[in-house]
Amino acid sequence: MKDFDPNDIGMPNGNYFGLPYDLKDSEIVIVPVKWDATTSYADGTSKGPDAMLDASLQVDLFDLAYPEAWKIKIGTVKDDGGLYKANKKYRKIAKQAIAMLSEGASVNSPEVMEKCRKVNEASEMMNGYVYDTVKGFAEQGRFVIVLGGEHSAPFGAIRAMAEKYGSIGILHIDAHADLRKSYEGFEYSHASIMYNALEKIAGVSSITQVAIRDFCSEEYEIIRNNPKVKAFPNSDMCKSQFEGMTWASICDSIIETLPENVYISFDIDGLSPEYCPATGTPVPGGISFDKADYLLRKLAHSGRRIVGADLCEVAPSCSDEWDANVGARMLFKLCIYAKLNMEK
Ligand SMILES: [Mn+2]
Repeated sequence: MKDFDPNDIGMPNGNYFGLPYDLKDSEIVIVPVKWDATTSYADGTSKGPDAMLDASLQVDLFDLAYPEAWKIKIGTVKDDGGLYKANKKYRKIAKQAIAMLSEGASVNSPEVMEKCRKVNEASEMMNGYVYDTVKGFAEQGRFVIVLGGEHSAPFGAIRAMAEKYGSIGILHIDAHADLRKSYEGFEYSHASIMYNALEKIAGVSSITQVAIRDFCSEEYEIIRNNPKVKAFPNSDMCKSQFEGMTWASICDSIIETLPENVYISFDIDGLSPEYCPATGTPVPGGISFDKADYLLRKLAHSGRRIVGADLCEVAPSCSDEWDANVGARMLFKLCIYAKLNMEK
């Protein structure tokens, strides 16, 4: 710690941003969840946490919103690789089920059902790991950020936070509504995370969806009919801005829908795909990095309590480190706003 110079390039020490803090002293804890078993399109998000770890060493530990950002005690959970290994095994089984479905098999056929049962069991194991880990740190008063992995990763974190605070609202930034009642036979699919949060976690009082632009009619029915779901579809936000409304006032209307306790669930594909070309299911449109940053900053100053966060679906590209770079920088922003919010 004595030798730590925040102006130097980060040294690889296994901690995000190369920060010199021990996990036991940290106020913010990053929990990598290397999981993409149910991914339907391009895989690779299970490698996101390691790619962001590498890229995070390039992030300058200075931020105008929080000049002494390097003093934020951010700790990193180092896992034993067991989750990643299990993911590999069950990803293979999930892929077989998806291939059978695409060849015309019914989701109710015994072979598909057997494979889905195995994947669902594995997902429950992953949910249990995330729940126990997040709950443990939250009980010690630490702020926890789950770093996916696909967007099924934070279910256990949302559950732990809902139990801790009794009632929470979710700020959900995503291209997708993630309101599918299971997808391709997987109960804990990346495409079902918000459905599961709504239906299986009593303490989730509302979900505010921002930048969504790719959803099915079944999901739209839920958006229209479930009073807990508030949506700011990308096309509506664009229309408002094209006709003269400012991003500041749109952010105010977004934040107004949020209750006192807010959990942030951030799928990187909520951003425009130029920021995340390698993500699992990219969709044209979406918000810029700056707009997301501004929204989070406004939320941190809104008088609400940010209770936890996740950042998911960052996948490393095989050709460059752009996706991981963007992900690491968004992770740093989340840490800064969590810290600012704690000080309020
Ligand atoms: Mn998504």
